[in-house]
Amino acid sequence: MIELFSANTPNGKKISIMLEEIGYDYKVTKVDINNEEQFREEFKKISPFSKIPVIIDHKNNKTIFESGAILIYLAEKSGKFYDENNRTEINQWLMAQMGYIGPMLGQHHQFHHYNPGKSKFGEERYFKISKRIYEELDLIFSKSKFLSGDNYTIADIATFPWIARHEWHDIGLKEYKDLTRWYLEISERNAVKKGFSFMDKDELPPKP
Ligand SMILES: N[C@@H](CCC(=O)N[C@@H](CS)C(=O)NCC(=O)O)C(=O)O
Repeated sequence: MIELFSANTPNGKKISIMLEEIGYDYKVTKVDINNEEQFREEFKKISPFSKIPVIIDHKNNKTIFESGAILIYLAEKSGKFYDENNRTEINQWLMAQMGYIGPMLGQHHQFHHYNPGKSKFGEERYFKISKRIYEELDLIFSKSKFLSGDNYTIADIATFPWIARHEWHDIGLKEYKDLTRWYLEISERNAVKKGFSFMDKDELPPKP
């Protein structure tokens, strides 16, 4: 059984979606990051940077932090969504999500959604970068069904919950037709719907 320490955020949802996709039995332990539970000594033992998500695989007592590393672990363990013959390709898209798409959209959330009016520079900078990410993804999906080719992989699973926050972005997802096609196709997967609602049973990926 896998224990998932998480909160209802895009990084948290990546792992519940993956666990649903591979059909593993899992239990969610909520970490209330708005009330600083991530800084508790017990949690810091499994998460050195005090961040969710973290998993414990109770079969072998392995603990893994960092959502990209968790996705790779679960993909290797299950043999799904991480084709051995395409790993270099999948890794580059996964790393682009981890190092660029997630952190930049995350800053956009901070300035545009949570703290509007506090920094004109921050709001403009991350709005512009986020819009660029939409444009770049739209172009990518005009040429490719999924991020690393014809198959849905852990790179798509990592990227999807970030685009699912499109209502916060105010960029207008539906104007990006190929990004929307990719988004809707993933939204309609049963495992995605289940994983998306892992903390709020009525939550569904919002329509473009
Ligand atoms: N690179 C990390 C980022 C994780 C992350 O930023 N988690 C946020 C929630 S989405 C968090 O735990 N924030 C609490 C804090 O930083 O105090 C990953 O992908 O796992």
